[in-house]
Amino acid sequence: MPKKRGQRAVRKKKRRAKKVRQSARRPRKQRAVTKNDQALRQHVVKLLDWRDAHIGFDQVIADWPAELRAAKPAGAPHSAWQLLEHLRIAQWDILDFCRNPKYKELDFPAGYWPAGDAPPTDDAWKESLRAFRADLAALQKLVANPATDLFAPIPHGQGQTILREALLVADHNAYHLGQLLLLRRLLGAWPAD
Ligand code: NI
Repeated sequence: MPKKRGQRAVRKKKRRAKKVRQSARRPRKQRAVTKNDQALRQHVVKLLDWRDAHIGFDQVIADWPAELRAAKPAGAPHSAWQLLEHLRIAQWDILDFCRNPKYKELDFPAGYWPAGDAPPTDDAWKESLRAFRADLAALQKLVANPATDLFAPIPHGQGQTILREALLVADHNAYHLGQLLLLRRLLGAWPAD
């Protein structure tokens, strides 16, 4: 029996050594995961407001000449007002989907576009700009918050995640921002011209 007990003791010792190795390893692994998580959040937050790959939203739209908000040069499908409102509505819709359990889908495509080519009032234009910026900031805050699980399916969705929705917003915004810049150039209203 002493032999068996001896073997058991060795096994016990080995197990304990393994446990010590594991516990030494775990925090480092956790640190790496946390670091990667933070890096991913920072990348997505930056992507939502990126000026590394292209010009920024404010630079294109902030000082858009008031008399050209409804203008549509030959071949342009949308006015600046339509594109601005479309950007705002689509972004709002996605943000609402991310955080509102009672989210209701808008009519597609009519619900995602304003009624006319022109803003009804000067204030409507300003309000659209303000809301777009505020919603973008809210989405960035949601992504940056460590309590937000970027990979969990949104409970009231069909498998979509916050990460997917944030990437969708970034992609959609970049697409229409490029359209806005081209529109402004076609209207001869780009200051750099
Ligand atoms: Ni669109």
